[in-house]
Amino acid sequence: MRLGLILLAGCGPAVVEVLPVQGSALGGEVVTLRGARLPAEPEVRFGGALAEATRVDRRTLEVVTPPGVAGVVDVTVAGRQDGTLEGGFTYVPLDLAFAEAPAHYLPEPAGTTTAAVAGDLDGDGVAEVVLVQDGALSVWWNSGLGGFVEGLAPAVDAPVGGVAFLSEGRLFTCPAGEGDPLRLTWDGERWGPNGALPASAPCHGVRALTLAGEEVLAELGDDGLRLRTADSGPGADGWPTDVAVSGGASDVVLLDDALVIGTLEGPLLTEAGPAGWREAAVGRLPASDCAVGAMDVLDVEGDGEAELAVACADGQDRLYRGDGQGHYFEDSAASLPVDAAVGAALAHADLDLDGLPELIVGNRGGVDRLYRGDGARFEDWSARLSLTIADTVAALPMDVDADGAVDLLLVDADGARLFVNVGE
Ligand SMILES: [Ca+2]
Ligand SMILES: [Ca+2]
Ligand SMILES: [Ca+2]
Ligand SMILES: [Ca+2]
Repeated sequence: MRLGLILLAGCGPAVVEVLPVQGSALGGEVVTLRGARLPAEPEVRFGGALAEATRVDRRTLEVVTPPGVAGVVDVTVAGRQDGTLEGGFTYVPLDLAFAEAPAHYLPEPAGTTTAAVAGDLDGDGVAEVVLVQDGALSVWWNSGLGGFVEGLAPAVDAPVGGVAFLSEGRLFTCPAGEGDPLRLTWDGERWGPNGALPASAPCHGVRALTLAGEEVLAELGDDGLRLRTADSGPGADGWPTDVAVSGGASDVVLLDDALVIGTLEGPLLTEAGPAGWREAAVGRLPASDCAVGAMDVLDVEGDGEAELAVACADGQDRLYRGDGQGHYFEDSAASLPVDAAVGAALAHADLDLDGLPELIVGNRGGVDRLYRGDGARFEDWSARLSLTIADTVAALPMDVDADGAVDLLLVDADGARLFVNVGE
């Protein structure tokens, strides 16, 4: 008997079962873990995620499930030798369900909105929204109550054409006409300019990208694209500049090692870096007759290979898949629902926590679309949002109420609508 006790004490904990065996990917549910030799201060993991756990007795723990992604996970109790129950718990995805927040959850529009971006200005992990309204900036802070309140906005000398978030919550703006680009920092109480930047030509938008390890700003102009690092002017430090695009650049994204520029004739794949830029080898991206409204890069299947989605301003939206060798082919007919509205904004987020992205298409003079991804293609689930015809400027997925489920802010020229994810 005495020997048996010593042997048992030398063994690690064991996990026999978790009840119930499944729960929401949101986490936060109390489950019972049964096992043996469970420690007084248990360290429990669901997959890689640490769970809050308290011991009821040596054979029973009460565990709060951590947030996860739909699928089966191992459940582990740490010990001298970990005790693991393989596939011990199954996370189930959320329903795609949304409730529109009342209008007073959002600030009144201060003018016609032409651009909106989301990012974390103060580093508290909750996103703010910065809008360009009649050439001025407007800042919406998360109210902590599931909505936004208008806050102190940086003053600008000249109308702003585009705004982007830099690292550490800094903002970059480029001018709509005559004027200087600005780099702006919120110090917790006031806005300060953070160094003068060399001027450039007027812009109607700007994107922050990481190119060859450097933070690069790509300004969208009526004559093409201009690149600058966050600290310098276009062309400084040997960086490429002024990629001329007939009809102007409407958007730009990074696709693996390539820069894709949105043009009136379709997405244009280029290879860019400190040594210069050049048009990509013929055939890497097929020619297209789509006037690009907006683009997005996402991984439809979760296989680690990037796909390119394009919202077209003059016809059916597009999806391009890669072959893993740097070439892309169009797969729109098999992958996307039919939608020929004027595409103006595009974003993706995993709204149902199944590990696969949903796609949100913002349309101008049309109804926006919500497409659910099933790992191969997208299905139209727009009916889950009470959408109306609008001039959508930006689709901004973000967790407004910090409950782990991504919500959706759709910003249009005259206001915004907030759809709170209420899926369970
Ligand atoms: Ca914040
Ligand atoms: Ca993929
Ligand atoms: Ca999903
Ligand atoms: Ca949420």
